[in-house]
Amino acid sequence: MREYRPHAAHWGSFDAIIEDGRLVGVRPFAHDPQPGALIQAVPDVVQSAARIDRPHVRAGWLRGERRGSERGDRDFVPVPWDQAIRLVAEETRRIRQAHGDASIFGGSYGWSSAGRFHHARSQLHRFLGLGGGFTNQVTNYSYGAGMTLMPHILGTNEVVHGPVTDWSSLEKHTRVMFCLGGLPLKNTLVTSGGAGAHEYIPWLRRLVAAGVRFINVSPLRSDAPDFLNAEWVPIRPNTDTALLLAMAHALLREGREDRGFLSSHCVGWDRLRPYILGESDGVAKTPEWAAPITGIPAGRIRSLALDLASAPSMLGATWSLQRAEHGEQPWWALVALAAMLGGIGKPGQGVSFGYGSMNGMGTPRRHLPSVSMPAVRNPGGIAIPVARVTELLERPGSILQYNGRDIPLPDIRMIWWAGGNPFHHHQDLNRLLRAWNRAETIVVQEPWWTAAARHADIVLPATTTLERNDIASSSSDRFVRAMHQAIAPLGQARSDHDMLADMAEHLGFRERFTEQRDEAAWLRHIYERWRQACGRLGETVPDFDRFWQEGHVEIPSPEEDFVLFADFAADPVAHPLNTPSGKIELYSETIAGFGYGEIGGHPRWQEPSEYLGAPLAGRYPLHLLSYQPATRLHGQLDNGPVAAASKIQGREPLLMHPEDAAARDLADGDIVRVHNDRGASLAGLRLDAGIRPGVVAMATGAWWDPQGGLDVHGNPNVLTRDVGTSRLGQGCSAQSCLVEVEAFEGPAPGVTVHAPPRPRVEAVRGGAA
Ligand SMILES: Nc1nc2c(c(=O)[nH]1)N[C@H]1C(S)=C(S)[C@@H](COP(=O)(O)OP(=O)(O)OC[C@H]3O[C@@H](n4cnc5c(=O)[nH]c(N)nc54)[C@H](O)[C@@H]3O)O[C@H]1N2
Ligand SMILES: Nc1nc2c(c(=O)[nH]1)N[C@H]1C(S)=C(S)[C@@H](COP(=O)(O)OP(=O)(O)OC[C@H]3O[C@@H](n4cnc5c(=O)[nH]c(N)nc54)[C@H](O)[C@@H]3O)O[C@H]1N2
Ligand SMILES: [Mo]
Repeated sequence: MREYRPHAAHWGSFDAIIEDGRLVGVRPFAHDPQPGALIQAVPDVVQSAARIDRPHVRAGWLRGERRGSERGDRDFVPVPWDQAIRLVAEETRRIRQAHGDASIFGGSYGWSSAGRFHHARSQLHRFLGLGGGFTNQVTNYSYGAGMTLMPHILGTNEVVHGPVTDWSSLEKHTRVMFCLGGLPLKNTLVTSGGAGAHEYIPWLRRLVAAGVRFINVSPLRSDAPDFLNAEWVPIRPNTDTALLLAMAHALLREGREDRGFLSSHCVGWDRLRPYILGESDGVAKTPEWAAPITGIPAGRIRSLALDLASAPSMLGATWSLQRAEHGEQPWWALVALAAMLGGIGKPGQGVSFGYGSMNGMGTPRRHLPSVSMPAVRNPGGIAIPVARVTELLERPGSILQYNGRDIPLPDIRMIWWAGGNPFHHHQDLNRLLRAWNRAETIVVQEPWWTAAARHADIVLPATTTLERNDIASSSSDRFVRAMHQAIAPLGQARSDHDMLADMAEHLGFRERFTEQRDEAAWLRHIYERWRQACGRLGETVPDFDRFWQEGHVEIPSPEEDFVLFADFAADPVAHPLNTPSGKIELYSETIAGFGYGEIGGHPRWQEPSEYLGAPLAGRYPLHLLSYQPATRLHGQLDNGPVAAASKIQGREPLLMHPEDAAARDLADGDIVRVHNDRGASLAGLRLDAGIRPGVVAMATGAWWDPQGGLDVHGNPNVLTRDVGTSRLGQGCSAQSCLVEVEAFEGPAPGVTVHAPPRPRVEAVRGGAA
């Protein structure tokens, strides 16, 4: 008999199709106008060989090998659940007593899964917070630098993650959409918290029909879908700041800057203007100056500037631009250019980040909260910016500077991850592993044998969302969806909540952890909390029972367009921004006051150590972009059929321009070795005339498969550089990375990471449950 159960994931909502207790397929959510292909991978991934079937402990750890042990030796012993729970609980107690609460690193960054109750990271934070505290992480990999910068200059992060000026306003008022990093469709397959409706393509088609002209400034032509008929401006990576400053110069030359707006709505123009003109540093930021830096002819730079000044324009940039050394600069420069054009806060005009970065950005919607778990306090209060994790592990006792604060780095003894994959997301993985191995004990909760699980001491098998009940909800989606359990837990997998509740019991705080609610009671509780919050905002939503039975709640679209900063634009005195001056800060006294040499009071061009104009490009002449994958979400779904179909002999594709391939005697489909001083990785070569020569690109997410120092699968993070964007943002700078590519001679080692690690024979005999 076939049964259909409503369910949801970051990559889309669907009905799970069940036959004889097995998941046999999915049927897209009926209200999704443009369902993505990723949901099709779900049955194979959920029921895959790479699932962790039961708890495992590294044999060396059981023998007492702790600090400095090598991890990833595949030396795992299966243990029964009660033993695993006891080992972890007792180790937590020992570490807290011997080294203090801050020596437990539980930041556990990662997207986990959709479903707000069983959100693994939230559950772990609740457990570690109630248990006494831990070292946490703040900001994110997505836009960590931007989200630290924007409150200083615009007083809010709405411009980064929404709500931004919506598609409906753009359709009516925008004539030119200027897109740094384009509007890549692949990224709008997903929404954090669960994608309900993919409204992105239908809206972009409406903008095209309304006559909006699109400009795609990106090393990749495909960052703008064909139907936009976008003009392609193939820029050298990491040089957008120079382009924007030169456009600003061109506007000034022609007297096209909006002097009224600059004086009524901004501070610091008197500091930025002389910099653009070269009066403060002797270098005029002319189009001729920017041409050799950006690879864009001066005439084109000038005409782009005048185009924006001649019609209502929306200036956008993807989040990727700030995941680079000095990543704060292009975003700040874009705000400055938009301020010069005077459109900030006007319908269809101004500046926004991330229109092309995630589904839901720009979707017209009421601004309601999402369903969420109540937050728990972390008594220790220590937190590092996420992307500084290797430094945290490398240099205990020293100071990390971040956004004007000095953070003393604790001595981490225990690392605990639930719902994230540092060996997916972090840069320079070989360096991370050396730092990681300094810990005494590493606990990972995971459904699959990812690289993070393989480098743990204690591995706890988590259920997938299909094996439990939950609620999917995102503040950028119009649907809240019920996630009905579809199948029984596979193997001995348990939910993160249940395993942590048992550990809490061992440590004497189960009641505080569960608040005496089971799964069903929690779902009702968090839904009703949300329903009340909606009620206070004047929105009536059905009660829990009706929601659960119908499978979703739809929040109707608003009647009016939303324009970010509209009030401020209309009256900056009555509606000041939340900045020190109440205005847009083209010069920030606060940032200047931090005294960081690498970031000053106004946006400025600064050469990254790795880009095509850097001395290192003599040795490593190709700029590697590592963008978001079209065929999965980060590392999730990598072990499924959609990702597999895109690979070349099982490896991640590397895009290269045919000229660069010819110069290296390489052909489409070759297995190539991509390398620099930090590492080497095997990829499958894919030729593409739509990538700027000198640039290569490889998506993130192929599970790390290190064999004798070589990653054989195509994980770009063995190559990327691990350095903060600046001491202001301390974001990740994955996009600043130079490499060389050569043919891989001889038979390529097989990819092994999608099969479970081989337990040692004696280990299995000694430890099977
Ligand atoms: N080079 C390079 N690196 C990058 C980026 C880049 O552009 N270039 N982008 C960065 C960005 S923006 C991000 S957001 C990060 C993403 O990095 P992550 O969010 O860490 O990547 P995911 O693969 O989504 O990791 C989530 C993990 O949670 C696990 N999981 C899923 N459901 C559950 C559950 O219910 N319980 C438990 N315990 N686990 C579960 C999944 O199996 C998966 O392994 O990567 C960053 N890394
Ligand atoms: N399918 C899918 N969608 C996703 C994700 C996923 O894993 N899979 N991840 C989600 C997450 S966590 C995030 S944070 C967002 C990230 O969203 P983004 O950060 O916007 O995504 P990216 O794909 O890294 O980058 C977008 C494009 O920017 C271009 N680009 C890179 N460097 C430069 C540069 O220096 N200058 C210019 N002008 N362009 C540049 C690249 O060509 C790239 O294709 O995506 C989300 N969407
Ligand atoms: Mo992200």
